[in-house]
Amino acid sequence: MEASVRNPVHFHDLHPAPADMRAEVLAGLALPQKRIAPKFFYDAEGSRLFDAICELPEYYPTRTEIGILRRHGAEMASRLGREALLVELGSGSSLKIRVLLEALRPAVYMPVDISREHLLQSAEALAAAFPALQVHAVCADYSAPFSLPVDDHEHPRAAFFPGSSVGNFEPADAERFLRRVGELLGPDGRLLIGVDLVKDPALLEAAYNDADGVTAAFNLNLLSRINRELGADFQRDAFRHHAFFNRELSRIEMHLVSTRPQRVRVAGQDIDFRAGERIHTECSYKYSIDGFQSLGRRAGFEPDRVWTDEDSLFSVHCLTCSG
Ligand code: AVI
Repeated sequence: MEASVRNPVHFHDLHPAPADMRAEVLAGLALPQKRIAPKFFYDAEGSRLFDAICELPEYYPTRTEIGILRRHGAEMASRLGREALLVELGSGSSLKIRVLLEALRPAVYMPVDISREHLLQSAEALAAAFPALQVHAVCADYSAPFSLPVDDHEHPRAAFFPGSSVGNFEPADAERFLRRVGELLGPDGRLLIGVDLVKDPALLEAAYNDADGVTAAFNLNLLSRINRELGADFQRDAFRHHAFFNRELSRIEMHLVSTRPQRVRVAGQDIDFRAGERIHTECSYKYSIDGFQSLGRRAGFEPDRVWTDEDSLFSVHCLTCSG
């Protein structure tokens, strides 16, 4: 408390519109290929399970990306420039930025996240740990258009988007999203972004089918959430987790498979499932370095540098906004 008084967090609530979960879930379940958007994974239990996934031996992205940030932080800082206004998109618990802050020394750190409590707690902890850093926490849905709530043109702008969350967008949506990030940054703004790489399908599939079943629990938790929040009667044990690498589309797909014919009541409507019918719950696109750089170019960025680990599992790109 004392430390946060010494370095108070400036809080900007951009009042993200609550997702209309009922309408979106019902519309997705009415499609010939049933689907539910991955953003609905993240209730309190889903966020806890996702944190547990990040610690799994099979889930290489988190530890590999942190290794890259540790190893190349100084060089990343020289590309991004000191004294920047640094925006972190989907900052969560701000764990990864802590690895970079010593090297980056931004003037202003602006974490953006939709989860108000989580955002405030981690922003306050960070402000206490870095008393000279100005922290502006922004509660917003970073996947929808928004503008920075400060009128700061004195510092160069940079953005940090780790974790390969860009892979959870369809490529055309990723391009639209990056274009909007470019608008926030302006000409010459820098983007540091973590991107998971295409690799041996066995490694990829293991990362989404861990032996302890944490990813399965994360996927199935969606049904518990819908039961609780939309008054549905999904039976979790009548569905199973299924994740595989779709080579043609270069993406991991996660599905929930109905193990028998069944009728489920969701928000007052009957939804029928055949045995083996799936609900598609997530895509996680995997890129080559060239493939991601081309996507960046289409969105108005020029590739500046890219760092990988020695096994080429994961990449961190620095891109410059060409304005
Ligand atoms: C958040 N996102 C980058 C994760 C991924 O790998 O696509 C979500 C996840 N789904 C299953 N495991 C992790």
